[in-house]
Amino acid sequence: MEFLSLREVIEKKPREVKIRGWVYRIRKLKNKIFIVLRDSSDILQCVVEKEKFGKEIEKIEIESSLIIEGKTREEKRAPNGVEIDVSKIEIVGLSKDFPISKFQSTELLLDYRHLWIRSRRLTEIMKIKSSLLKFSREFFLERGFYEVTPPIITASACEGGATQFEIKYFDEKAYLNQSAQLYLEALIFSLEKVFSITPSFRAEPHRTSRHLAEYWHIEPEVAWMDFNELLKLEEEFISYICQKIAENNEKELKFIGRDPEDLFKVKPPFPKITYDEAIEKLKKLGIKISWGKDLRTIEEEKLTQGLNKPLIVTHYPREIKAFYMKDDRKNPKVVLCNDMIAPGYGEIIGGSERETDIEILKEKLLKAGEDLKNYEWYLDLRRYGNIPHSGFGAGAERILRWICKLDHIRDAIPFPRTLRRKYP
Ligand code: NSS
Repeated sequence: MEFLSLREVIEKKPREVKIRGWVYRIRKLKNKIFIVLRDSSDILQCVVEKEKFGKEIEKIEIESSLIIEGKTREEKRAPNGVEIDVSKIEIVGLSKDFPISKFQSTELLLDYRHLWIRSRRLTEIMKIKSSLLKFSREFFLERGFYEVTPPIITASACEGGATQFEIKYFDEKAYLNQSAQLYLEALIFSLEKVFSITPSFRAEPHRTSRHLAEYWHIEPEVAWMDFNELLKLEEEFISYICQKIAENNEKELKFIGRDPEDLFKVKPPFPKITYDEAIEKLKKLGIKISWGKDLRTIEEEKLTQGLNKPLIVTHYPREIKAFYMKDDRKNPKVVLCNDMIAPGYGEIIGGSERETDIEILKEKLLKAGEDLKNYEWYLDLRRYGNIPHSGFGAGAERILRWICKLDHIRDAIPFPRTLRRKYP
């Protein structure tokens, strides 16, 4: 007999089945043991009549791994309405005193993260993340982008030296990349439309619910693309992800308490305001903020209150943004950039048209205290066949956190790396 997944058993209800998995719940009565088995697909209740088996079965506990054969029976009281009357049981791996029981502290669950990722909630979230990555790739590939593999180890800072992780690189210093962008910019001169999905690293000493020290970064870069076309690409990307996940992950979304209908509504156009307008609006709402200050979480929350899709804020002051963003030639105090802000969850995308003027780039790099030597290769891109171009970066865990309405970003990644945690 071939093994069936628990979902296949629930859907097809064949008379005789052979299944395998881990004990999710167990209830030992005088004559019977009720085992709820789990595998990657679902959970299923199995009933063991003690008298048919030896003493061995008393050793079965939460998270023991089992192979079971038996007959299916409809049973309204069982989860998913099907139950297995067990005829054969093999203990593959015991699980004595599984360290996680009900009502554990957050810290303990993080210490046992390697075991806690078996929980159903995290399992369903990881399935949605798999879809997020798959549909991100699909979106770009369908539009003629090439997937490329930029380096992780680098000598130049993309998002400012202050938040780079330094590493020992043979006898020299190097850094873990904060963004693939500068390398993607080099790659568009041959491939024109590229994207990468890589880990990015930020040594940000923030203890917030939206910062990870290591996160997965989805970044496209496009030759000849201007700022308005970029905003369109961002909207289409986010909408595509939402539609596809709503279609394909209904079961998982419902399990974690997210209504797929909300995601279907995330369609272009998204509301857009300039930074100037945002400041005016915030002032009218009674918030003390002056022009030139970056928007903080509370301001982002105020701006997105009541929205059912993300808000795009454009044209931030050049002083608070990265060196590579293009000065707005009509108003050089601001740059052609945008943040996309998800209601209640903050920034999920940062994008910009890139500066093409080599002198402006040099001026900004020097002002930021960078050594131009490390950027000569990047400046070469402006020297040889310079073109207008744009791109954006989206944090996979930020998007997932918003889609799944997670309290904390750490649940959007199996092994979170945060200010105080690199174990397990
Ligand atoms: O710093 S960004 O706003 N922009 C860049 O890195 C550009 N160089 C990307 C590009 O244009 N190719 O980061 C982009 C996104 C941001 O909107 C978040 O969604 C995510 O990366 N991000 C993070 N996610 C999790 N944790 C941290 N610390 C984090 N920082 C940024």
